[in-house]
Amino acid sequence: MKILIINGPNLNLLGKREPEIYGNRTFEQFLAELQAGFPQIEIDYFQSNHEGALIDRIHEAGFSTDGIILNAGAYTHTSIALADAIAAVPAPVIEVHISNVHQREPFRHHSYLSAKCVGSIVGLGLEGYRLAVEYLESYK
Ligand code: CA2
Repeated sequence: MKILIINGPNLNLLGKREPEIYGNRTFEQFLAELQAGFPQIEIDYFQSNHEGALIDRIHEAGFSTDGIILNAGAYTHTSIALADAIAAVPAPVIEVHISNVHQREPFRHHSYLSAKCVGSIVGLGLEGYRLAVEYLESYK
């Protein structure tokens, strides 16, 4: 089984800035632990700060992997193009947000992506990605 995790803009700064909101681990550190915890699953990772690059990767992986875990960062709240990309591919997409967006500014309360995703996990920190892998492992 193959799963792709996609992180959007500014998530390359995880563990380096704003630890009170996003924690103090880099995604690379977390990813190594996640991969070790699921040796039976190939877990790939892609991060980009560019909307078009995220869309291209969804198009590619959406036809060749068993699932996508997507934290689109702030594009979540702005991008109809990303929503269209999710809707255009057969792979199930799980939306993840590290912070509880509903406890933050009102502009973070709406996601253009949620309606196109199988489900959303918000506010559980990096644990949300692990829960999404577990869910996809049993997804039919
Ligand atoms: O909570 C999440 O995962 C978000 O997707 C993170 C986005 C934010 O725009 C969304 O509303 C919610 C921001 C990512 C910024 O990541 C940083 C990480 C460390 C330091 C600075 C920014």
